[in-house]
Amino acid sequence: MALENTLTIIKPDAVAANNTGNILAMIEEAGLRVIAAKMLHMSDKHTEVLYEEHKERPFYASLAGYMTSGPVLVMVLEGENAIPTLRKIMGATIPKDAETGTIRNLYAEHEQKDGALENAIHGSDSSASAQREIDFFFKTNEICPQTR
Ligand code: 3AN
Repeated sequence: MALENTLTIIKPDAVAANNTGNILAMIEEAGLRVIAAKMLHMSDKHTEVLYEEHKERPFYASLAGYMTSGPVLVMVLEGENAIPTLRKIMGATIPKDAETGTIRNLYAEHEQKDGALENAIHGSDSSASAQREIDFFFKTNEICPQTR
């Protein structure tokens, strides 16, 4: 087992619906620890960096509109196999396909709004993405690994 860090974002729909605490409870129940956190309202620049691989996709404009529509909670999580552990409890990208009991099954919008898939949570999909995303959102001195 490997101790890993991953980046998660509780997205604007979930923050607006007051589901931040419910989602955090699921993250902590899965054994992941919050080692950095900040609330922010993402800009177009944030969206471009986070979703650079989707820049040319037809849904990019609606994705950018969604991600900048309200504040988000961005966190670094630490834990054994944190990257796959988080992805498992998030559920599938398309909320109506997300397995029962996953975060997206419980807290995401099951119907698309203006072409956007409002799916409640982001989680890094690989260690390279996690490193890139953590470095983009946090300075080293904003990360507080657990010491007890
Ligand atoms: P995940 O968030 O599960 O890693 P990605 O990285 O493929 O999925 O997609 C990033 C974000 O882009 C999704 N969270 C979703 O908001 C949006 N998205 C992905 N695929 C579509 C799609 N087919 N139509 C609209 N939005 C999409």
